[in-house]
Amino acid sequence: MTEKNFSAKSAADSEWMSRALSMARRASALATPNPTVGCVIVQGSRVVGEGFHEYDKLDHAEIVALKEAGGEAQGATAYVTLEPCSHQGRTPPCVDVLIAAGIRRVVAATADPNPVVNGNGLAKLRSAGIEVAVGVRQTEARDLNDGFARHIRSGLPFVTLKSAMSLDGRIAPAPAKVARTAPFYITSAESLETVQQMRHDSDAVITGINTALEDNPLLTDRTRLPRRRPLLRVVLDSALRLRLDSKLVRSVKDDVLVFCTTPIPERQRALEALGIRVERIDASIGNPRVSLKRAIERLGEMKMTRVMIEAGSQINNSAFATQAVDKLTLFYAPILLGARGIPFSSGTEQLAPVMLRTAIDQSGPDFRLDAYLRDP
Ligand code: AOF
Ligand code: ZN
Repeated sequence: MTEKNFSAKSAADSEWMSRALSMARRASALATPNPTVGCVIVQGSRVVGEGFHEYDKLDHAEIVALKEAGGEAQGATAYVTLEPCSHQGRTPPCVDVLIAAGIRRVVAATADPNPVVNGNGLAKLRSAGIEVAVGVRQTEARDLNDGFARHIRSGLPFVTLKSAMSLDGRIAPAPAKVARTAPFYITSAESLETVQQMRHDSDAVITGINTALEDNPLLTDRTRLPRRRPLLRVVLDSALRLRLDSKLVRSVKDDVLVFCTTPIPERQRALEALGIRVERIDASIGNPRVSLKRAIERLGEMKMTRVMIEAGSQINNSAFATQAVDKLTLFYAPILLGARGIPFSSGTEQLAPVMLRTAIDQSGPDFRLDAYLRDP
């Protein structure tokens, strides 16, 4: 093959994979705790089948796409955002179905981090004489499944800390004399919309009791996109101070979990009577506050693969101090809130998190920083 042909082929591969990634994104909140996977089957330059995996519908992405393609899968190329599986799970191995359908070439964006599959799917396809390419748009595909990868390897969720602040690093103005009835929004509508999408892409969101009392937030996913289980709203509230008339409590639909450390039976009963789940967990070492590390472990046990922290100075500080943060997404609005504003972190120690990969983008009038501190 000439070099020119090769680059034409890789440009086409990249385009088709981009389409498969769009399919995969449609599975956000529908595939969890499984990976979000999209598949596009191409015959010549025509799409003959495409689809994505939804946990409750069982079929993996390849099977959805193959069913649509029918006989036209013969001799076609399958673009898959994740290595096809080689194991018997709730469904038979996708590699066997791809082979039986007569697929000639498989292009995968990345290997399956599931130790049961990890490379075995690709090997099985190759030994059946199928041409296999891997690594097309790999970074995008991996980022899409950071939660799945972390959870399948360790049982823990992938943790993104999100915050919105002023240019001078203040997350709120000076404390209000009268408690606010709603959050004080620092950033633009564009940024708030991005946060909604981030919530949609998460299984749980963690906040602290101070934010719950000060801001009275809802913390819901208001994208109106479908999800198979509600976004779990988690409050770290060691002494059960959450107000019964807060928006969080008033909007509960079996989706609010309070972690406490101190047993206060009458408070617990009052919250539970309104439908709030209350769990007692370990305190931090040396203080009565809920251990963030333990809370994150508990969410992993509940099959939460992607967790977002949307909290205030204290939790932000302990998230960094205990190295709980895997990824940072920070929005900076072009304002200054001044020295009396609430700082991003209450810590007094100097910390220098290592950033593996960073990106800075414009978000309306704000700018946005994404930084990976740890791979899944
Ligand atoms: C694929 N295509 O669309 C997905 C794959 O719970 P099960 O039986 O559906 O199996 C889930 C495992 O299969 C999951 O851990 C991952 O390794 C793989 N997911 N594989 O070929 C898909 N969703
Ligand atoms: Zn499969």
